[in-house]
Amino acid sequence: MADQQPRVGVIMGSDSDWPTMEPATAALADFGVPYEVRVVSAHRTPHGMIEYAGAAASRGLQVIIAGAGGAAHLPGMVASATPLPVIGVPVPLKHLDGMDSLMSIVQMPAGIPVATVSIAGAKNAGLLAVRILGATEPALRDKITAYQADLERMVAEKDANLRE
Ligand code: RP5
Repeated sequence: MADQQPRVGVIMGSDSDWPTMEPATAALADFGVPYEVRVVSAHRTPHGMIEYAGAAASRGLQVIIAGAGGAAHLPGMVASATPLPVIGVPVPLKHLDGMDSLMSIVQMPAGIPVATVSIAGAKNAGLLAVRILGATEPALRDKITAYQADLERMVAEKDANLRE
């Protein structure tokens, strides 16, 4: 997939966010969606962030997943500088259990939406990106339906095991 044009940009404020963000890329890879990964910081590289967000659509990206911790301004700032859908992932740090990151990302002003997933919810961020792309792509939508059927089977199995 490395040679394919990335469709999803997975960005994070620091390389220290990677362990939290990696499940997003795993979900994208599971569905065969090409992605790129970058460290882009709202505070440490503000000009690079604006450049990334400004060029994302014309470079062929269709969705951006942005993770950050603490004063997590990256997802909102990126959303303000691109017309693409942005999914925000609150990264939990040492203090405040990630509530600071969540609050920084989720309360966007009307006009600039960020689809915020749960604290450390990177897997769902990846799956949500797949669903956004799948809305107009029957082949991808079929894969999502199959994935949901797998989940249902898994739960039914667990239920049956418990009742044995
Ligand atoms: C945020 O500051 C980053 O997203 C990261 O979660 C946090 C700490 O960054 P480092 O000091 O570990 O580089 O902007």
